[in-house]
Amino acid sequence: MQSSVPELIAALCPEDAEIELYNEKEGDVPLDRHWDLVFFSYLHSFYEHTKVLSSLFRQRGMTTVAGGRHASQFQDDCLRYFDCVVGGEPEANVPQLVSDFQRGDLKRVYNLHSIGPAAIKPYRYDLIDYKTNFIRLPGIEASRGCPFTCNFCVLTGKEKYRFRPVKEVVAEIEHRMTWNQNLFGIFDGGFVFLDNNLGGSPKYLRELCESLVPLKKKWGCALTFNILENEELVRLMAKAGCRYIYTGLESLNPDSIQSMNKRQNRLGELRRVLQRTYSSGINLSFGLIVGSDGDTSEYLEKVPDYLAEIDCQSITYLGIVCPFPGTPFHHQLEKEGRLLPGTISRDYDGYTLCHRPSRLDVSEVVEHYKRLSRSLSSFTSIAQHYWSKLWSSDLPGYRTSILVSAREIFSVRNPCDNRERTFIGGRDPIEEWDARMMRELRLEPQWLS
Ligand code: B12
Ligand code: SF4
Repeated sequence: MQSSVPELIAALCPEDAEIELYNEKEGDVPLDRHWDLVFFSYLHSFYEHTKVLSSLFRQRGMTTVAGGRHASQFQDDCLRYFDCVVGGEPEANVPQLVSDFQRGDLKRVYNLHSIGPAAIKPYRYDLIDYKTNFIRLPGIEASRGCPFTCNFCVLTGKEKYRFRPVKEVVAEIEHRMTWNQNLFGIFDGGFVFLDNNLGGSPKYLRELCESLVPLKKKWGCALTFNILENEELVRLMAKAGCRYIYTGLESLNPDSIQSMNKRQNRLGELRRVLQRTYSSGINLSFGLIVGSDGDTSEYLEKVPDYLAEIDCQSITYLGIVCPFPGTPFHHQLEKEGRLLPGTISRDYDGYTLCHRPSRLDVSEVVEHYKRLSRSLSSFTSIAQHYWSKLWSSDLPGYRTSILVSAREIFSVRNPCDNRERTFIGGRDPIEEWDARMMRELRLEPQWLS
């Protein structure tokens, strides 16, 4: 999955604007070009890097804009490094921003929050270059927000669940989306829903799936465990072309689930629900996090055994629970003085321990994390996944989805490739190029504790 913010912002710019999109996951941003206006979208952990780019561009007379969750939360800090900051939703702010810029009257902050879900415009899919990422799929949003309130999630307390009219979503897929033709067309007609939780309203999801059946496309999405329990809805999703679902399991330990306020994960049902979903023709992919307050060494030691018991080998995301500023989890840690000293925004990447868990030492979390990264992404795990799941369904596209998931499972070990990493907030140095440029430009990191 890749962020779709560039195509989204492009769709909000005037039709005659010349637009170029760059995604640093796919290639470098050229530093010798000139653009009049540069929009940045970044995750918390790339703030230092984005500050460097913005400062270099501003030195050369370009105007820069920051937006997204970090920029919305830290507007004052961002205003030191960017000409303009957007809080809230782009649809409500970007058209006005561009028109003010054209008139030479750009404001420093644009902060309109409320738009109706129908205001989400079709993305500029025509600007996606599939040659820079051979396995990229086009993404679309049907909804925003989530009705649940997990304590670590950046959406909690901020975003109401809202969804677009089904007709508009279907028309965008049918008439606007462009398709990845690489690799002999194995991804042709495939797309992903980028929604945080496509199942936030089961009634809406049902309506959406019914309208997707005639399109005969293949798609993936992320949604919560309560939807997987709904047998009839899962079958309808498969009929509508769903071949891949990502669900944040987060933990197999009831105490940890409770500490995260993730009550929608009823763990008793796991094995049966998994089997049923695979036999419906949908490949499942799960996320686990370590370091939450319910975690103990005994539990973390046994994670591979627990997964074997439920016949689950497709963990595609293993992270360390991250206290993103503004979340209930962050407030609690701050109040209890449990944030580790010296953390900077770069540490808030989902793979770095930024706090002291209640039942584990800092070093224990890191040891368990490293051990699990290797064991859950081993060739044995992938072979077991193939062996136990490849023949669960004959639905067209199901086996391709299982086969390509090996790459995702294997990626769980990526953060450990850097052997210098301590995975402890405040201890790992900033990446070399960023650190050098920050010295030259005299930029300070953003200290978050
Ligand atoms: C694709 C994706 C990724 C991709 C690409 C990352 C990216 N740049 O978005 C990858 C795989 C790299 C990734 C990794 C991670 N991700 Co991720 N990811 C997503 C996902 C599924 C879709 C992102 C997307 O395109 N959304 C659609 C766009 C339109 O929405 P958006 O990005 O939220 O942006 C909105 C606003 O913030 C704003 N906006 C954003 N940028 C800008 C810029 C401008 C100029 C303006 C005006 C507005 C604006 O406009 C958008 C519409 O309202 C989201 C879930 C989601 N639905 O958003 C999670 C999400 C962004 N990821 C999240 C997390 C926690 C992670 C990880 C920590 C681990 C994990 N759980 O997967 C890592 C972080 C890695 C790191 N090094 O920091 C969180 C939040 C992260 C954060 N820092 O705020 C999200 C929201 C999921 C969640 N509910 O927890 N992720
Ligand atoms: S279910 Fe997912 S998106 Fe919804 S609040 Fe929890 S972590 Fe966030």
